[in-house]
Amino acid sequence: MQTGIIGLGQVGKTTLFRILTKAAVEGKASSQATHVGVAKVPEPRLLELAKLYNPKKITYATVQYVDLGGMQKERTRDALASLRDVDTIAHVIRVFDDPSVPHAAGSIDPLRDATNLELELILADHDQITRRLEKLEKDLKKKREPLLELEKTVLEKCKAHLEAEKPLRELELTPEERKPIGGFLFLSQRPMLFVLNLGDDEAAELDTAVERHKLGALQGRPNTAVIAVCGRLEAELAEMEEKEAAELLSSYGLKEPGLNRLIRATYDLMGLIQFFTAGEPEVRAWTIRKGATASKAAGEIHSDIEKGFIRAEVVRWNDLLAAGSIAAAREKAQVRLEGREYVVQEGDVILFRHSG
Ligand SMILES: Nc1nc2c(ncn2[C@@H]2O[C@H](COP(=O)(O)OP(=O)(O)O)[C@@H](O)[C@H]2O)c(=O)[nH]1
Ligand SMILES: [Mg+2]
Repeated sequence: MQTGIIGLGQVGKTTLFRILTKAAVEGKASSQATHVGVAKVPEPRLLELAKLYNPKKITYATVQYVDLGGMQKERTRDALASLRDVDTIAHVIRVFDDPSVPHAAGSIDPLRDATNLELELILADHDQITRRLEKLEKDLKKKREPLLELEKTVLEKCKAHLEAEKPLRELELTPEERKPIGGFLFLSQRPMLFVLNLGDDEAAELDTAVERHKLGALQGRPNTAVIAVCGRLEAELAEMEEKEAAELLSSYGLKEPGLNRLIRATYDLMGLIQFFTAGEPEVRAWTIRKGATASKAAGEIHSDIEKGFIRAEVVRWNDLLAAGSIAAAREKAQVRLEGREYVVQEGDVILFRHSG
């Protein structure tokens, strides 16, 4: 699963990317290039589970981020093209004001920047759909084909939506309607995370940032999330010892780094959940889509476990912690036996029984 980080120049993309992935990205020379990095999904429950098992290894789930570089006019097309490979888009929007860091558009106006990028995505999709519709109409003149007709109907619906300057992620489509356009990778259809990059002076008021900067229009939309962070403060936190960082955080009244919230928001937006496996060798978080079955979850770990699946022993993470051990949880009848079709719930601890 990949999230593409995009935005105007000098908004704090590389700063965020670097701390998200703890990657050392060289300064100037690479400021235009694309970087891929892996971020651990923060998960305090893993540490709690580890207390029961004292495992050799603790493994976190991960999300990939790609720093796509600036959206300078001449590079917009390149940046949009590389967005085709990502699952979600994180649009970093500059809210912080700093006269020593010039703004690409000359002034601080987060809503303008959000709207402009949205329009670029909408235009790119509109182009693609217009071209496809022209071809479809030609083909349909030669031969009437129900599948192509359905595709045409759906694309026309999409086009009208785009012409109202609305992104496709906000268009509700039935599964039948989705099918014929599934291969198109429309940009405005991808889930979008607006990342508001605030100045350090607002660190204590992140919760109210949206109202304060009159950005309510970005919020409460389908497949969209808004998150406020202080990029520079986060960069400082990342350099500190854990204890120092915790003190600085609490001096702003914050419980955890904004980056943790950002990573979790990305996860939610992608419709992903975690389940755990726990034992002495390893306590580990795994990623699956919401609604995935036990059989699919087994396949995430190893195809042999999916093939030889016998049953899953499932316990809620908090029941397991409260019981103190899997044996104690069994005695309390908190460990359920589930089959292949069981729909895995967020926070399940699963032991797969399999043959072979
Ligand atoms: N004042 C202030 N400066 C920041 C903040 N975040 C980034 N910067 C500065 O803005 C400049 C551009 O940051 P960078 O991450 O390279 O932006 P990018 O062009 O979007 O990748 C750098 O000089 C950063 O130090 C912030 O939250 N506050
Ligand atoms: Mg950069």
